Amino acid sequence: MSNIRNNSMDKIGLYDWRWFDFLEDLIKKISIYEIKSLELPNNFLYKNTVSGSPKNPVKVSTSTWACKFNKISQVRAACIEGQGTFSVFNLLIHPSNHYDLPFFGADFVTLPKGHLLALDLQPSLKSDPLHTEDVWSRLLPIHKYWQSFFPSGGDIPKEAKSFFSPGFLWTRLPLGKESDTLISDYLRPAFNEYLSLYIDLINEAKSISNLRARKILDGQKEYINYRSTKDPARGMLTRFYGKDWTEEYITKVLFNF
Ligand code: DBV
Repeated sequence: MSNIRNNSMDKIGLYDWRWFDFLEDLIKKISIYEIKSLELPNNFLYKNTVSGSPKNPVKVSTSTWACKFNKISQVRAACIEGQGTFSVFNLLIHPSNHYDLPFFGADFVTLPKGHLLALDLQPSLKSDPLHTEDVWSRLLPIHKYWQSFFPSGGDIPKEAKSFFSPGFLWTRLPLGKESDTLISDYLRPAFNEYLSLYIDLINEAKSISNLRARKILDGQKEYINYRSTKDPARGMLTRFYGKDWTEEYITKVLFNF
């Protein structure tokens, strides 16, 4: 498989990556739009390293798939594969601030200690019913159905709570066959239903006044600033690729304006 990527929409080229079907589902669903690639420096399109110990080296590769289209400023997926030991699909869909749309966020993470799975439509303005009411009333039944198949993931950091919706699907699972089945038979359709709702919201969204667009922008900045400051992957990425690459990746590629 070729690992040379010149374009943010090229195939990600990760061998045996656990989340491949999820990314394919995403690309298929957004291909109804005129999707355009984003300019990303080559060392963020694909990067690999050898981690682990000298006795037990693990090759870790990271690809970033990204695009944009009319109402969406950026779709970006950080895709990490470390020979089955590490596997991450971190997706953020960042809407234009000229629409009253939430972010779409997914964080599917497999580590030696287990899986951590997070999925949500996250508000820019949590206390603004105009921004949340319609989304939440449609998301809650979907969340209620799918969350029932998964144990709760437990508490999330207190300061993070304001960035989540009540439709936050969140679980931690042990490694093993049973979890593999939960991921393919329940998480994947849940992901697809969240995405379908998001696409309906995009299709219905009408452009808003400049005054309101400023308000949305302020909320989006707060969200992005929070995610970039508190990125839980910072430690792992720094171990793999060093501080300079990681800081640039987090602040300029994953969470940028
Ligand atoms: N998380 C990111 C990015 C990642 C990433 C850009 C490139 O925002 C991976 C990769 N998340 C990642 C890793 C861990 C987590 C944890 C590697 C494990 C860290 C560790 O245990 O060492 C959801 N992700 C988490 C946690 C939460 C989320 C609540 C646990 C944090 C903790 O216990 O402190 N991330 C959070 C979230 C979204 C998200 C809700 C959006 C839906 O992307």
